[in-house]
Amino acid sequence: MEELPLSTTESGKNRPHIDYKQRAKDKYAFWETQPVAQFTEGGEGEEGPIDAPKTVGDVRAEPYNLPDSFEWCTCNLDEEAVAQEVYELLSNNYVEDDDNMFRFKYSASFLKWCLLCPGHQLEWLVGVRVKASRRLVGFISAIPAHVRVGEKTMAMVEINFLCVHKKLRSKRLAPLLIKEITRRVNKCNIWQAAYTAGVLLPKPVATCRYYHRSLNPRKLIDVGFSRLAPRMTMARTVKLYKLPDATSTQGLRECRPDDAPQLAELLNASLKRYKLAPLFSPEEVAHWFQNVDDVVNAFVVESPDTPGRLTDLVSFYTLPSSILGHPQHTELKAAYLYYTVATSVPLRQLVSDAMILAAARGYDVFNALDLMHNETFLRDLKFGQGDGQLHYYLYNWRLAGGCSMAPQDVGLVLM
Ligand code: MYA
Repeated sequence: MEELPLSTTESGKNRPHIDYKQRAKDKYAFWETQPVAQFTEGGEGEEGPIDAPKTVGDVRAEPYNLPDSFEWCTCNLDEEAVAQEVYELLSNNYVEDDDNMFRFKYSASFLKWCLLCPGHQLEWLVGVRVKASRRLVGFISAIPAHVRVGEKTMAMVEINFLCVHKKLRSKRLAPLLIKEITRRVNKCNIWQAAYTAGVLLPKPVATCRYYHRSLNPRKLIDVGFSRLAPRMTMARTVKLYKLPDATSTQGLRECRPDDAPQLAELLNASLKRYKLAPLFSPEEVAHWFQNVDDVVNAFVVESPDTPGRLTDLVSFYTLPSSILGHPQHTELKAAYLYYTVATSVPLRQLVSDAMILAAARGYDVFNALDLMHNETFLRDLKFGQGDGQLHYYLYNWRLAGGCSMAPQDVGLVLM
């Protein structure tokens, strides 16, 4: 997920509706060759795959050719040294905000949690190395997921962490990484993918926006993440964002591995409300909804009346950013709202409790997208609209009439 949600607009500006035709560049030399919805398409086309059906036997057997001095590798993140290499490549070269003030800094343990998930395939963690030095200079990942689009649930992959070293930009390595991971995924008889990006490509199925809730306003203002609103003093700003010391939801507790079967049912039932959403197995729920310090936190509500019955879920993951070139501060600690289910209390209350728990754990900011039912709490909980947009894409799947969906129809959160 890939636009750094820099907030320079705490108060939240109203943005005009995006005019894709105006914003898209004239030519997408690579993307125009791919089975993705194009900007030039009219309202024709049924919902479904874009490519003619293929079999695994039709898929090219050999890896794509790289320029001579480079070679493909598989990044086995189970090996500490390899996990460290991927971490370093991303820490130094991954997504920055438009003003190059912040850069995502996914931790090595986060990358392992994210990429070594149930059903992961090591050959889908694709690296490019310089032959001579063995230095890792490119990366892309795929993880398996069942994703429903409208009525249809498909075995897909989620693509993430596409990265090319800064010194090797604009040399068309990204299309090679994308083609190679497509080949490796197709070899496993999977033909669709979901991915998100801050950049506009042909053609988003949805466009979401980031919102930010200051937990440590003084630091956020110090480092230029947000600004002091007009007529506000620092003292008043700090007071405005002060949270209660304790959470308010009765029965809220950390999620445990043995919650997984019941939680999977609760979560899948709730995700039925959206047009684009994953379907989780109990094993996946046990993996994605854990409590691992500085990686992911998940809390459930166990009914005070019926012990053992789970009614709600709130979760967030940790994605710090490096603060580039600041004399004192080096890292911004951000929590990102992940999946939620609210049946016994308002969603607003669950998210408010999550913010309280995050503030107590030293996070500087709590981020959320305007997808699912999140718009019901953003204003009340003092979230400000950020500058970051996040486009959602599907590979080899067209929505009916080439249409896109509203953020509120999206029930999929990618890291
Ligand atoms: S999004 C995060 C992307 N990463 C970053 O933004 C990190 C910082 N930037 C970089 O590392 C490089 O700038 C990257 C491009 C690697 C992004 N998604 O090699 P190039 C197109 C897709 O000369 P570079 C994430 O991880 C661009 O329009 N395409 O450029 C999800 C142009 O194509 P076209 C992108 O700057 C990734 C071509 O690449 C992106 O050196 C989902 C230029 O290549 C982007 N974010 O490298 C990937 N940015 O000519 C798709 C630029 O057509 C998965 N481009 O305009 C598709 C599904 C695959 C599996 C299918 C299985 C069935």
